Amino acid sequence: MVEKLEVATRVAFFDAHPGWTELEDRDAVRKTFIFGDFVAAWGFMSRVALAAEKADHHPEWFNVYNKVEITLTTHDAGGLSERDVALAAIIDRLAGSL
Ligand code: HBI
Repeated sequence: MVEKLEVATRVAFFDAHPGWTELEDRDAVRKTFIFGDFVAAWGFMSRVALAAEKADHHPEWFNVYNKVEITLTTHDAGGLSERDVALAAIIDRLAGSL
């Protein structure tokens, strides 16, 4: 079983990763990424998909044209865990490098 995040770890996460916000209806975080066009958005999603598969931790996401909305939570923990923090860091890095 994966542990849910402590409050102090959550505070540190939001400090270190601007743009991620907590959902009100469940223990998850979300961030919206905007790209130049659909091809750039899809390229980003492909990179995230490979990283997610490697980590065996998968995003919930929604794409319309150049917008990608990503929600992270750990189903095995019933909420946020270190696995979400780790994937969020990778996602932010991949978004910044495009
Ligand atoms: N992805 N977001 C998320 N949360 C999980 O708990 C999870 C996952 N991907 C794979 C995975 N768990 C596996 O450990 C199995 O539960 C399939």
